[in-house]
Amino acid sequence: MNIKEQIFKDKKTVDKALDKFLPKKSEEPKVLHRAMRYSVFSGGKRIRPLLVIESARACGANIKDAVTVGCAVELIHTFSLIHDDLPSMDNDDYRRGKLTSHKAFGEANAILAGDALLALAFNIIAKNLSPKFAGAVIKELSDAIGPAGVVGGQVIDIAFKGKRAGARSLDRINRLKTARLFESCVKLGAITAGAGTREIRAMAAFGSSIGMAFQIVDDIFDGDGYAKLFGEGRARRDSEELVRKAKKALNIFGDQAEKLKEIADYVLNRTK
Ligand code: GRG
Repeated sequence: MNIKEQIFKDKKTVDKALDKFLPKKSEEPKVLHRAMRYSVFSGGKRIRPLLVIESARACGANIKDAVTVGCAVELIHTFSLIHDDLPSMDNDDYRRGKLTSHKAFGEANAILAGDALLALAFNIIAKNLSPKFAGAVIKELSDAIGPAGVVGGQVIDIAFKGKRAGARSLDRINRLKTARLFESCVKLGAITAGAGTREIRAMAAFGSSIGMAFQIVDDIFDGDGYAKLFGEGRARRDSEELVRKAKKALNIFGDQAEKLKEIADYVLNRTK
């Protein structure tokens, strides 16, 4: 199976599992469940769950637990986007070409849909993972999204609203807001595979570098952040260098990491 076919198949597996984990639209309170599903099924690329799954494969594991953890990460990612779009944060009306959650369901319901997605993410880990791995997974994921991770990055980013962040601040924002969760995805795949410290470290190095590259490429699309500060040429070169470095970190896995390396190339060559 080539990478495109593999990604297509894994995305379907993830979507099916997400559908199973989410409360049905017909269940009360319907507005909450509709809002949760609206944002989860609105055309996300699913790159984070794909990274969890490919990391588990590179470590030689069956992907069942990785699919569960990948779904948990996607629910958290969706929660972060709903809250990021709120009037008190970025105040966006559209995401992925559709109305944002607060525009479609009202601000209170959007906040609560995000809250419920976060709770559900940890619930599906606790319910479906063997106790052997659940603790380590919850620790890693909560570290990644907490004050020393995504939330911390968002707070710093908000503090720079209307001002221009310098190179060091921008690096810190991108590292915490975006790269830390990418790093977590591939570490989580390795954890569910029962991999050792050396493998988990190599995955962390890979994930962190592709996460930074992912954000720079996003900035090139938006003419913002890194691209605005350093210019598009340097942004392109730096993202290429980060992906080269990321792939090098995977050398300890040999051929088993080929698909993960192809996802790294996709990060660079994607069209959005
Ligand atoms: C605790 C996770 C958490 C969040 C609370 C609101 C908030 C604090 C943080 C915002 C974080 C944020 C919006 C980071 C940007 C990350 C990013 C690059 C998003 C775009 O990701 P894609 O391109 O999106 O993978 P799709 O649409 O494909 O899912």
